[in-house]
Amino acid sequence: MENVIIHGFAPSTYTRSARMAAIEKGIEHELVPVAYGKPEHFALHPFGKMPAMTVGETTTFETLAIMSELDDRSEYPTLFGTTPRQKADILTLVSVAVDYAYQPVVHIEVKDGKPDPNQLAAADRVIDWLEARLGSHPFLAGDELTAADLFFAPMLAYHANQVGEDRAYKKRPCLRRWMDGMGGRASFKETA
Ligand SMILES: N[C@@H](CCC(=O)N[C@@H](CS)C(=O)NCC(=O)O)C(=O)O
Repeated sequence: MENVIIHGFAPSTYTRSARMAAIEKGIEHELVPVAYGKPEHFALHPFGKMPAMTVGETTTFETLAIMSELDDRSEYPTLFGTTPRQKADILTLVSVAVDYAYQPVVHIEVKDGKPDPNQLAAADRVIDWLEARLGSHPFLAGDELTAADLFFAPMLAYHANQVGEDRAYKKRPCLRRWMDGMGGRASFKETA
């Protein structure tokens, strides 16, 4: 395969998700920092976000599109399920991650050690929903790791760092068990 470059900053949760997908798929990649806000950055991502991925001469932006491309470029493991129902479920989780989780979960403001109550309530709504799902299977979308886990794990790790592990996990044993499992994966460790 041509050289795969993921353009972004290591602490960016979306960049980390894309890199984890590459590692889980066994696809070697190089992380190259973006020239944030400069024309070179907008040439990779017209909206000035990260990550973007180049494979040879082609560029893909948006984490979901990057993950989907990585998934199609190598056969195993499949990140988007094997049945129409599974795929719909995984994409529902990804939409929730992008549209309802990212802002309150990752960008929560913490002042004098106190998280913003409105953002915390919005974050809790998503995280409690995840906890309920994890009560019945090991991964967010069932028995296997999928794109949903790769979107959420970096976001929740960031959140726990912001609000404290106790606040994030104490009343959520299933989430803690899942996060411990995600934390033990090579893709998580290598992108930390
Ligand atoms: N919809 C984009 C969102 C990407 C995104 O928001 N990335 C953050 C970093 S985690 C970013 O680029 N932040 C810089 C900024 O908003 O200026 C995707 O799924 O890739």
